Amino acid sequence: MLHSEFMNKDKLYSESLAHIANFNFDAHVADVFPDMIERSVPGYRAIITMIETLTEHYAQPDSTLYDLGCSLGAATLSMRRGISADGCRIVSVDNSTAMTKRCRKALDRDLSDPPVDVVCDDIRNVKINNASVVVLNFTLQFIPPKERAQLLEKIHNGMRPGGVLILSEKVRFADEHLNHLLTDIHHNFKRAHGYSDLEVSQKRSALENVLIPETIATHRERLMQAGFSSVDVWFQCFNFMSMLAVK
Ligand code: GEK
Repeated sequence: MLHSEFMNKDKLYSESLAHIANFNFDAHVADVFPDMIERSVPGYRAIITMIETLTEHYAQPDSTLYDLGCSLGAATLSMRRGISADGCRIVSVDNSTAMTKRCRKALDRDLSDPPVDVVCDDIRNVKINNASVVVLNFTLQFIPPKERAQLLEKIHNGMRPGGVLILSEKVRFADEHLNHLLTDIHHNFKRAHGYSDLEVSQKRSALENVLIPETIATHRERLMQAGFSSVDVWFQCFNFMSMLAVK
């Protein structure tokens, strides 16, 4: 868990805005991020908790673990605690300086052993090497769809046999009725967590061209194409899910 210093309340879309700019991970977002993601992503906390358990299972001795799109490092902290194999290190990457600055601060407060490098860069530029665990926790959805296959192939190539990719995403459904239903249920979840109709609708507009969800079938097929041998969903809550892809 992140320290309470990182627990400012998200009010970014509470006032009516004349122009809604595309969502971007700037300092305003970084300042309220833990509150924003917990009240926006059903199951987020459960996934973060389980990343520790999955890491315990999959981290191999003398390997590297990657948290790609690490934000403030919530998944990194879980991985760090889950590592029981010797000689592991973690590389946590985000291209938002506001996020990586605060991520380093959060990690400084954590007393677990495995070393962590926090890198401010685009995950498309980062080399993946000797990896046993790779986490893409709600990050691939921000990469243009046409570039997703190449990124997943690079990750697969940089992984050890038996390593795992944990891929969490907001998804859409091919069935229109189900898609509307689960989108409505997600918005109700946000209202139940204190967001107003205005906040829900302005945030939705800000994310429209930035977060592109795909179906679970598309994710599964692309992961198999990238070379992963075993792929399936291990967690789902409404239109949010997490998959395991084993090399
Ligand atoms: C968590 N994983 O708390 N390169 C690097 N970082 C990127 C890129 C990119 N091309 N595109 C987006 N990001 C975290 C939550 S948030 C999910 C991840 C959300 C970063 C972006 O700066 C942001 O910090 C993160 O990916 C997505 O477990 O806000 O829905």
